[in-house]
Amino acid sequence: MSNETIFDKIINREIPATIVYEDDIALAFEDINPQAPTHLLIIPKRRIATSNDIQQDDRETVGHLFWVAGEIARQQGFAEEGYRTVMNCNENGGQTVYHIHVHLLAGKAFGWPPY
Ligand code: IU
Repeated sequence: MSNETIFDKIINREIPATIVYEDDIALAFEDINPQAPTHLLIIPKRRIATSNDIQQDDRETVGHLFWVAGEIARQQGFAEEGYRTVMNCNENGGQTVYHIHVHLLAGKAFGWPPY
């Protein structure tokens, strides 16, 4: 697994972030370079580098990230109109931070496919 990333510093409050949700397993905060009116990142507190590194024991944690996405969508009022969740993997997937994260994007209609 790769080394600690900037997301550990956000978890540990060593650098600031606008945190919108936290529990024992996950943290959600605003992306610093938003690609939609709402652009949040949902991360596990225990680092997993990429989606390739998700182990059987991580299934509950990873499922929890998507439950948090829905919970935030309900709380922030965009569950019904819809949103997009994305997890990028490695270079071709566009991953730049090697601590898995669900991008939660909302507030506009997204196109498909994602060229
Ligand atoms: P990616 O899927 O690994 O490319 O997503 C990383 C995201 O992390 C990207 O959208 C960045 O804007 C975001 N980000 C951040 O919110 N805060 C940071 O300090 C850094 C990256 I570095």
